[in-house]
Amino acid sequence: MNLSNVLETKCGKDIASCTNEEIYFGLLSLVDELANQKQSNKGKKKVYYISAEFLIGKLLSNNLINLGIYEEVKSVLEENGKNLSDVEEVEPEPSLGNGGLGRLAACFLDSIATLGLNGDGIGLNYHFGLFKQVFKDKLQLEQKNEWIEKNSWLNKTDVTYDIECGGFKLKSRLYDINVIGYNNRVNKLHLFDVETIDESIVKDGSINFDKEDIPKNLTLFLYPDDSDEDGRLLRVYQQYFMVSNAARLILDECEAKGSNLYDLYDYAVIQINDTHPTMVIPELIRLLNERGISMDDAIEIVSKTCAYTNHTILAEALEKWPMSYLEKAVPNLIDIIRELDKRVREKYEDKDLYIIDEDNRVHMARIDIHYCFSVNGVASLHTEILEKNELNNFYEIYPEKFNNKTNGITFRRWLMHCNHELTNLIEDLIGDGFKTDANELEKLGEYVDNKDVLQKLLNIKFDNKVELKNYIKQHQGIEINENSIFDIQIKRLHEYKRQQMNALYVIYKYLEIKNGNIPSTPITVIFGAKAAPAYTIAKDIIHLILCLQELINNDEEVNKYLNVVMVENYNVTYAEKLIPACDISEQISLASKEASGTGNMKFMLNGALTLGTEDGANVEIHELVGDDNIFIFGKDSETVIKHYENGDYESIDIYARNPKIKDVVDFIIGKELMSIGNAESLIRLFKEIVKKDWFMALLDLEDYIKTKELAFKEYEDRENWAKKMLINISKAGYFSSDRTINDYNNDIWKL
Ligand code: 4GP
Repeated sequence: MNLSNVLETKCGKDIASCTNEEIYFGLLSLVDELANQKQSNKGKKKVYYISAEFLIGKLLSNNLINLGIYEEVKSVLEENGKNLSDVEEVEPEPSLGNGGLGRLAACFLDSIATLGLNGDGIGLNYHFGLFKQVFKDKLQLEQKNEWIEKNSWLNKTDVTYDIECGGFKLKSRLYDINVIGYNNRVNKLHLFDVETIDESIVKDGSINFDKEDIPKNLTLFLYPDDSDEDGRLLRVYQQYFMVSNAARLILDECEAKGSNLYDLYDYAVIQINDTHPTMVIPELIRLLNERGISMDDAIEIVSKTCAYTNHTILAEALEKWPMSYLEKAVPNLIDIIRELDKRVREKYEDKDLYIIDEDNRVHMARIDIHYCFSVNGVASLHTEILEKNELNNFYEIYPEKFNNKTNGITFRRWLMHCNHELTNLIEDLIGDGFKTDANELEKLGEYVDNKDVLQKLLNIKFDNKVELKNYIKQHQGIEINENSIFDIQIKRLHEYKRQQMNALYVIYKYLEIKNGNIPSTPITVIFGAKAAPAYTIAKDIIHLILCLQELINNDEEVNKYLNVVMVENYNVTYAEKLIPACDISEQISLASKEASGTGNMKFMLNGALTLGTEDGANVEIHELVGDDNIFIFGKDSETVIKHYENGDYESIDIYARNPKIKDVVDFIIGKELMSIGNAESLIRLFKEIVKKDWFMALLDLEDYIKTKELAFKEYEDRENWAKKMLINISKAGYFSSDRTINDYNNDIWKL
């Protein structure tokens, strides 16, 4: 293929005279054409990964890499005076996810296709997705995030279904996105939409709309505000719409391949990603009943087909829907849910196992655990906590169902795409085997005493820091110092992740500098996070960080040594710039609360050192790199769990006893911040920390400060630091999602 000619035909004129938009659309159509030529859907059994979120990121470059034509396209463009990264800028980032579980789903799709497995994703086509975050007056505002263009990666299909909800029928339409494996097969991401959707009901610059008008609003937003009953009902409608379509598609595909439905599990395995798709269980049972299969048989068939992944132990995230909502939105499922509950009650006396509780609420995770054949956690510690604590009563009755699948990330996006320089260095050193077998990164270990290699690593990090600096300058107008230490915390905003603890460190450092204790190397603390629109304290934390940013960056005495940046509208595209540029990766959740984390893996792979608690996958990172190549602090999960059990944690005691901590916390409501910030918000946050501190930031603050100072000190020995970077990269192979997917396939899917 002469790429240059093909592309010219696609664009309808010579490349040199095309705009970046024209080139982008030309490449989009070329990629889809190449993808469609590849075989898909071969194989009897298929995994269906159902998820409310797929945080896929921009697709152009990844698709070019996975098709093996990235370098060629790049040089053809260069020959014509064009730059591929400018073309990438044209692509809007799909807004189909929120956080870790959505990004995990995207990494998994990449690995499933790359390993040549038969597996598709199923979700919804949210028109405005998760909101776009803008900062105004140092507060987060939410706006609709328009990302779908007339010409996009979405391919309209002929598949439509009539979905019956409480009160009305909805006509669905399936849109597909090609999932292109690295040098391998092409699978699909199936996104269902409702034909009657009406974008115009959302006014510009807002996220408000008529929540009751389901036919018009169903697929507008991911996680619409659920602070009122209409919002919660809308979420139930969304979930049902997603799984009813999924169930029909799955049954149709299996029947077309020859299934008589009694053998459904020989044709399909359904991975339920968190509790949002749980209703696929009763819905499949219902559809099988409709096709003449008895209740006993249908329950057995479905239970042998479905597997469930738990992503969190936070109670608020384990969905419990009031029966009254389900009666309204999904009346067709009520009898089946009652039947599923009845069967549990007949067998067990423990009320905590019942699907319907005393308050007439339906526990979605309990449906999953009783009626799936596999239940997995996402990191060793998380699975252990599920088995021993959170889900212990279930583990006692179904020990054989429980298993661990430590999360992973795709190295195509999180190394090859986001860090070309590092990829090239690795390839020069150990060949390109690591691209398909990530364990080969271990070979880098040979170079830990090679000064030349260590210097190259430092140079690459520096270049990436300059690139990030330019990107931030261009997007937010903020100037940072590429010679400072880049200390980065990027993840959803949640108190358990403890961005507030990091902000308290910033205050500590500010006060130190004011007292004349100047750091040897300047420090730039970077945050990126969206807060759920109705999560007040999370928004207060963003406000605090933005106030600190203004105060510190404008203080001539301090800003030479310390800077704070909260990046606006943190998303996958931003992550791809931030991660390669990071020196210190902040993974500081309260031990036991972060199921796994996957940012921690991306940072490690790109040569950042982890500053973290013994939580989630940090524990496994620690085991792999050893004590010398990670900075661990804080109380362990057992201690934390005991505090919760005994109810004996009082942040006010720590605050009152420790003057250093008191000074730092008092600063939140001191004159400097109160004069530039919103008093109500700052006072509320101050009170929350002093009087409640549910996620125990003060418990670990002192150790955190001490350990962070140690990390900054070690940074000074550049060569030794580079060694640590190299060791982290060399040990990252375990966290390839190819390994994770192999584990899922060997233990659960058996494709
Ligand atoms: C996240 C967990 O918080 C994170 O620890 C984990 O790495 C990720 O799932 C993937 O397993 N959970 C969510 C959520 O994103 O919405 O519960």
